[in-house]
Amino acid sequence: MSTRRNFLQTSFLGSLGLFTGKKMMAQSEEVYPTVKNEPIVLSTWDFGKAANAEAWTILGKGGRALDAVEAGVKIPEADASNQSVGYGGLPDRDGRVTLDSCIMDENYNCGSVMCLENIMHPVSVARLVMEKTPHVVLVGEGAFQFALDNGFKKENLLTPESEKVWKEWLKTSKYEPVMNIENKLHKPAGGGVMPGGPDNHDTIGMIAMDASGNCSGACTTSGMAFKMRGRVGDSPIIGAGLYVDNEIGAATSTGVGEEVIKIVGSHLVVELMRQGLAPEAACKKAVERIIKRNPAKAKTVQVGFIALNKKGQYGAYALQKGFTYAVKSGKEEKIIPAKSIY
Ligand code: SD4
Repeated sequence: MSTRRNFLQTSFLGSLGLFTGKKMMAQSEEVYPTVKNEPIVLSTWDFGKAANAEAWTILGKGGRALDAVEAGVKIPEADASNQSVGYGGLPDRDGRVTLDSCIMDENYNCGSVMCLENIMHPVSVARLVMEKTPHVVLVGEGAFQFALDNGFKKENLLTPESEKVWKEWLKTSKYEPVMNIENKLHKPAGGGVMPGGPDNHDTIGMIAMDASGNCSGACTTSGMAFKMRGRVGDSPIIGAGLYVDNEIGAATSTGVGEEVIKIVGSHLVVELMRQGLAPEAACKKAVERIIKRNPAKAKTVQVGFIALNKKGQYGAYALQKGFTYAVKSGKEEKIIPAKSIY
C-alpha cells in the first residue's frame, strides 16, 4: 500500500522528471534540426541519399511512410556496387550472400526475414510477412519458400566483384569486423582485398514520417561480410536494428550488430526519446550504453544510430568518426556527418 510519503516522493520526482523533460525539449528544439509538419526521411550512410530520393517520390506526394521506406531501401538492395546490402553484398565465409531485413509501420505491425538467400528484395518479403502471415519473422529456407510462393524470382546475388573480394579474403580467412574509417567508406565494387579499413558493414536503415504524421521504418543488409553461416545481426531484429512507435518516433542502427542486439539499441533510442531526450541525445545515450557494457570492445567497433521524433526533429550519433546519414524533406536534402564519441 502506498504511503503519503511515498506519494509525495513520487509526485515530486514525477514533476522533476516533467520539468527536466520539458527543459530538454526546449533546449533540443533550439539546438537540433527540426522539420515540422512536413514529411521527412532519414537514412544511414551517404548512399542513403539515393534511397531517400526514391522514398521522396512517395512522401512528397502525400504517400504513406511505409510505402516510402520500402521503395527507398530497394534502391541499395538492387545496387550491385553496394557491397553491404542486397545484390552484390559480400557473402558469408562459405561464399553465400545471406540477407537480413525488416520493416515496421505506424501501428506496431512489423515483418522480418533473416538469412534469406537468392532474393533481390528482402524488404518486400519482410513486408509480406507482416501483411500476409500471422508471424513476424521468417528465416532461411522458410523465408525463401515464402518468397517464391509470393512471386519473387530466385536470383544469384553474388556478383563477380564480391566473389573476388571473398576469394581474396579466403587467403587469410580472418573474421575481423573493422570499424568504418573516414575516407575509406564505400569502396567501389571490385576493390580487391579488404584494405586496412575495410567497410565491411554498411546497412541501410531508413526512417520516415509522412504528411499525415505517421512514422515507419525499414532496415536491410547483407550483414557482416564473411560472417559464420547462419549468423544474423541486429538489422532484421525488431527493437535492435529498427523500432517505430508512432507516439514517439523511430530509430534505426548500423554497425556491428552484436553490439546493438545486446542493448536492444533502436528500442532504447525510442524509449529515451519518450523520456524527453531529443533524437541526437537519445542516440548518444544508446552509444554510451555500448561503451558502458564493454569499454575496451567499444573502442574497436563501429555502431551508429539515427532517430526521428514526431516533431520532425532528427539526429544521430556513432561510436567512431566516419558515420554519415542522409536527410531529405521539402526543405533540405543533405548528407550529415554524425557526431561520435571517439
Ligand atoms: C549487421 N548491423 O549485420 C549489420 C551490419 C551493418 O553497417 O549495419 N553494417 O550486424
